[in-house]
Amino acid sequence: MNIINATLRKTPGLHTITCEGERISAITLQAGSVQAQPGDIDAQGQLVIAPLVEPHIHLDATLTAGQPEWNLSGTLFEGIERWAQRKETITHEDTKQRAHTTIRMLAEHGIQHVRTHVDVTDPTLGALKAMLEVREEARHLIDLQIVAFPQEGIESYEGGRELMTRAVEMGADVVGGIPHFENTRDQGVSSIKFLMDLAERTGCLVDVHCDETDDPHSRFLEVLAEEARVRGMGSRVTASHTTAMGSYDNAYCSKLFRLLKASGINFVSCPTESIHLQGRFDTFPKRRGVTRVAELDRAGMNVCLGQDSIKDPWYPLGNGNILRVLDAGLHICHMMGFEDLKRCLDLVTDNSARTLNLGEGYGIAVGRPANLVILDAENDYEVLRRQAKARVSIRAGKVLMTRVPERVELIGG
Ligand code: 17E
Ligand code: FE2
Repeated sequence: MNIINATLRKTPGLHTITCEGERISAITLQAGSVQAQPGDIDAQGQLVIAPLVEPHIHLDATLTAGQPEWNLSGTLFEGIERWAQRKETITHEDTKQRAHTTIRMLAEHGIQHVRTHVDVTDPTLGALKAMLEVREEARHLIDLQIVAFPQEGIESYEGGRELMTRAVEMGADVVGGIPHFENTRDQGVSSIKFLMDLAERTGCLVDVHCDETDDPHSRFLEVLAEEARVRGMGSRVTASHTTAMGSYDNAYCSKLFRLLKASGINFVSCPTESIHLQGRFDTFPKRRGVTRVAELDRAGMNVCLGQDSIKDPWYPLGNGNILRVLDAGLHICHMMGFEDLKRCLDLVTDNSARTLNLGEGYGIAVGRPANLVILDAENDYEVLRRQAKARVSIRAGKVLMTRVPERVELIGG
């Protein structure tokens, strides 16, 4: 199969991408626009990218907002309480059905790689069992990484350490954590040592909900980064949210950045979620409650954006479209200078792929999987500005999804 008249990111000219079986077998620069032969897919000069990536979502909690009660304060902690209520009523089929519905929303938006946090603070590990099945059943649509996520704590939840260990034995890919939620600072620190030991011993990746609060004294990121640095695990470790960094003073942050850089860890920000959940204890001036995305990026660190929620106890909106989060994130993080705009898809493609350690399983290059998405615009800037949708999604060399762009006519000139 050939994809003709493809514009590639950061590369001038039109290209033909040839796929054989499940792999990309050739990428050739065209002299100009070419005519489609039978079987070709014509990108018509639009952007062809490696699939969009969702590096941070909670597929076990998705589509439960208002069940049984809405989060009225809009805080993270009320979200955790409301979820604990809903968690009592989850069933295997309920979890699977909601996760599959959400995965279809993601796939319809050109996402093919997903990392989901799954709550393992449940003595039955019911959500995890369901999600392990979903990981296999949804393989034709997405590659799914499962994080063993201790929503109610590792140290402050009864049996938390055993549940984490069992979750990894059962097949979780990534070890999670929530140090800012543990009862004491000491427990927060010991939870990080525990989870890093578990990951090092088992070869799992690490992705910790870290300092998801406006409290400037929440400083578990330095603990996570130092553990990663000392063990040489930085590229395999991710700090999610780190919203407290939006409240750290610059003196502390300048010291912290040295360590973060030396550690080589990755960062995920969920800007729509954080602008909604944080700032809730402020009157005015009111903090944004989002981590320092632009500053991390400019310091040469790897940072990407995620949706976090779709209609759950923490966040009532969302529809699977990560470009909406990119749009909001660039506004919130003061990243609308042209230099940022013209490469903004990095934040939802290459940077996220690096966070997920996808390696040679991702990217447009000969020999890599033929997973490709044609967007309905010609460059990063226009994709963002027009909120261009995925027009075609190709997975393992086969068309997975097509979309007919909307046609609008203005009557009467
Ligand atoms: N759980 C949590 O601790 N934080 C979040 N943002 C979500 C779930 C969505
Ligand atoms: Fe999260």
